[in-house]
Amino acid sequence: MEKTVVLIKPDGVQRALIGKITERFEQKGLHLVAMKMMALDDATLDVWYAHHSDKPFFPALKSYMKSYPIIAMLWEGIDAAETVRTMIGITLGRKAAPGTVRGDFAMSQQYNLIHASESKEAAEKEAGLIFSDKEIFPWKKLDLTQIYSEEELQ
Ligand code: FUP
Repeated sequence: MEKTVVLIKPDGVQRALIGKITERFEQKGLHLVAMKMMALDDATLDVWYAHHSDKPFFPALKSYMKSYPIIAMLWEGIDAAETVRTMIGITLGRKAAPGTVRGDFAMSQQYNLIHASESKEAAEKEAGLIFSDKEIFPWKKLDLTQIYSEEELQ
């Protein structure tokens, strides 16, 4: 099944929102296969945000992402990347739709609490940057047959 990366950014850790944010993905029926607290470094952020490297906000973005530890997670599900992107809301927290993570908890463009992979391909690249094979647990989720139909699980 498809996997997607979620980061609870430094502001989410500081604002004690780890539990509230994680709970949403668990309740949705996504399957948590990796989770850790870690510090991001320049080398990782340069690759992670390579598409933003020429933007004026890049230095500030990097320094913010390194300011405190983050929580990195890998969630599995059918169309996981698209589903999680819908659940986090648009980049600008104060304009994000209510019901989304950013819409419910964020006001800022930069301090917007959470990152989620843009696509399946981006998720594969991001997972490779932060998780080793040993940190990913393919455990059997017993309620999968209640979350998806038989047809969807084939
Ligand atoms: P998103 O996919 O919603 O996380 O947003 P982007 O990939 O466009 O941007 C990555 C991060 O850069 C955002 F989460 C916050 C930061 N950013 C700014 O600080 N200023 C901007 O104008 C755009 C993005």
